[in-house]
Amino acid sequence: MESALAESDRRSEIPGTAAVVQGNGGLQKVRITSPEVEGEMYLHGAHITSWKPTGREEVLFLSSQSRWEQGHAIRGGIPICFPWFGGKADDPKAPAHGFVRTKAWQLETIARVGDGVTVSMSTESDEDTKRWWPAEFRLVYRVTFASELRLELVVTNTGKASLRFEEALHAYHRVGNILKTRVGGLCTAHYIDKTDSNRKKIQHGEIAIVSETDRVYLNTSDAIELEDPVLRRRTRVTKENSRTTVVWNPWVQKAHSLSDFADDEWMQMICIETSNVTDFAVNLAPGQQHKMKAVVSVADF
Ligand code: TA6
Repeated sequence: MESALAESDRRSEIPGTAAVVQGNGGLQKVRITSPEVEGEMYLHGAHITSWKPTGREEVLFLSSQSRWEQGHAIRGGIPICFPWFGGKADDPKAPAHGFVRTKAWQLETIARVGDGVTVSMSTESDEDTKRWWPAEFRLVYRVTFASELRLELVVTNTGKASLRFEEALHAYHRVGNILKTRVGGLCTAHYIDKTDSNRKKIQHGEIAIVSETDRVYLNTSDAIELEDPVLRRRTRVTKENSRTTVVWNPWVQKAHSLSDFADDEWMQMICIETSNVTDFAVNLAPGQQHKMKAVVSVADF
């Protein structure tokens, strides 16, 4: 159970629009309710768990079996992977996808900005992070809940040595039926197939999910389009300063092996992850900053 609501968090609230409340498992979350949009973001991992532009159904998938506790990542929404993606190459004991998705972040500010509400959260290196990764860093994550969802992850090297990191906004998109869903925007892109011994392949045409899919698309910058004829919507993801896109669906067996994921939920989600991973990890000199951005928008299909 997280501590009582900090006075500083209470001061950040915007009456009638943004409140800091206790969420699942007693974890604190920022709840956004405005004429344009509804949304939720936990301080645990700076984890967005809901984005619902007015007049639209929920855009993000959240597992009914997710755990809501310290030390565990929330299953669904948008986890942040940093400073490594997947397993840590030189330490099999290290937590998958790094340590910031299970960290308690600081709420910096909540502000009304144009047609939206921007929530800023931060975290930085400490004794815990240095157990896994010696670098000194500061992360600031700005999220604007509006008719679009605007994401900005800013990494600053606050140390005296250069650092190299991977990052991903591991977004779980909710779909009506994965078998009828198509992903466009990656045609002809090269990718690493993590379900086939990391073989390098080339994407031909749109992506259709017909089996477990776990791919890292390389050197990508184009917009991604997720077409969902069942929910009659097209979700578009544009990005900046991101050179890779990960596409994931666990399919039947992997879904069954995940304790925080219901057996049939693989049909209702697909992950499309704005990222910089593998050979496209980011190098940052002391004092330097890197800003990765993504914008998610939804239109009728
Ligand atoms: O992004 C795809 C992936 O790296 C898959 O390999 C799969 O493991 C997924 O992430 C979920 O990882 P998690 O650690 O959250 O179970």
